[in-house]
Amino acid sequence: MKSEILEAKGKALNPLRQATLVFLVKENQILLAMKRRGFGVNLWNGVGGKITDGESVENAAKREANEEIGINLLSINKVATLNFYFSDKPDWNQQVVVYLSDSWNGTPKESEEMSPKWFDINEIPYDKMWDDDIHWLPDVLKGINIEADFLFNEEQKMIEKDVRKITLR
Ligand code: 6OG
Repeated sequence: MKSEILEAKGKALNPLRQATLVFLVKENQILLAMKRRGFGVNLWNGVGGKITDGESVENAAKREANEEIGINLLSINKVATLNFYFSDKPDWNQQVVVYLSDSWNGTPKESEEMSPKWFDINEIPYDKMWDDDIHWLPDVLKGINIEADFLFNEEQKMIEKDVRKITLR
């Protein structure tokens, strides 16, 4: 692993605080949502957020999808575990558990926090997303599972990455 990531890992809380991230997929489309406030504001992303005390990761993923875009997820499939380290803002360190879903009830709708929109899988706006996304989301959409570590600076720019493709047995 890269030295600076190792150093950040050494200084971080262990285990990292967890958060969820869910992408709805149908045919050749993916649902992204524009974050309207808070961490990652003005970036397209999946829907998700922090896990509350005592809650399972899956329940948090479903709750956040309901709160942010008003849908009920019927099934979710874990596809990636991403560890994010912020060298100068350890409070932002987090492990994001990523899911895809092709089964839900309801129609995605806007909330105070998120504005959802369907994108063609070949037209994902990576230039208006977190820097890390282009390094794992294309593989995830091809059915490859990912584990990765990313180091960000105080300007929320990615400065190091270590991305591993996981073979499921
Ligand atoms: P709140 O803390 O606002 O939820 N998240 C990230 N997603 C990507 N693609 N890249 C990152 O690189 C991320 N850091 C956090 C996890 C924040 C939401 O943003 C995700 C949550 O779904 C640094 O509740």
